Amino acid sequence: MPFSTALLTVTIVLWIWVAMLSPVIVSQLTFPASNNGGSFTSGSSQLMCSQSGPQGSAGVPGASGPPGTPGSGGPPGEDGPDGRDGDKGAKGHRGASGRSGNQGRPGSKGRKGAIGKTGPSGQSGLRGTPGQTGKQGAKGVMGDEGEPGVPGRCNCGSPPRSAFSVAVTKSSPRDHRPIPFRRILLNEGKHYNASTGKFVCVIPGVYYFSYDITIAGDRHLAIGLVHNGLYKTRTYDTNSGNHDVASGSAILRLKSSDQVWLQIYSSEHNGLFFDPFWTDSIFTGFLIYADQDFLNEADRKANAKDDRLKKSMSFE
Ligand SMILES: [Ca+2]
Repeated sequence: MPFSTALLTVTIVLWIWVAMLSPVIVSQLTFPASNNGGSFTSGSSQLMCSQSGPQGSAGVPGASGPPGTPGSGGPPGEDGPDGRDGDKGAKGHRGASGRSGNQGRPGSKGRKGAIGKTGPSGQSGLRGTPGQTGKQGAKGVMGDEGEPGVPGRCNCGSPPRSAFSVAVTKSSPRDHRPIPFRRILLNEGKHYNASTGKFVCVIPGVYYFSYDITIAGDRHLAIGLVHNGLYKTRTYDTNSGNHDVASGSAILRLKSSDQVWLQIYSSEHNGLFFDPFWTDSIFTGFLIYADQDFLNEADRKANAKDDRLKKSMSFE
């Protein structure tokens, strides 16, 4: 280190030291009213210095001190002017659908509509109960004579038929039961049964029956006409010697299925004699007329049969 520099350094240190001690020294000193007095006193301790020399030149500035602590924030400044508007942003995405709104209140009642068109007719109602019978009206005047009607139909060409005439083939038949007349002269409709000796009615109506029975020798005859088990007529004949004939007849009304026959009603008087060379014993019966109801029904059936026949022929 050069000498000048060292001297300078010592000077600076002394100056600093003086500067630091000067307040203490001054407090101990009493300076005269003017600085040109030439002396000054101090307290008990006396420090006597000579008069101060001229002021030295300014020292070299010291090194910068450490930075001070930040001061408190000042008050906010005034608002600056508004900036210019930014550019228009891009279109945003479509937002989600909002929830359904609450049901609105009912609207006010509308005006009464115009009268509609007439509707279709309804179904017919149930038939009402018959009204009370009215009073009989006055007798009307006689009408004009009508046209002649069409000729009525009649099956008169085929009237019911029933007739028989039969003869015995054996003497002295069993008594109290139908006498079989086995030789058939006529049996129209076959209503007489030669096996049983009974006539069985098929056509209800009025019938005529007769019998002519031969007896011979000294025998007698007791014979009766039976209708459904009841005697209608009885004939009793006595004989002595040669032949004799006992006869009888009756008109009976018969219903369908009625039965008529001849039978010996006394076993002691059974002189019925079969003589194929001289005479016969005959039982006869025939229909005089049929009941009208039977004829009407027969006519109805016959006409219906004719109608069916005509109808079947019309389709051929
Ligand atoms: Ca006689």
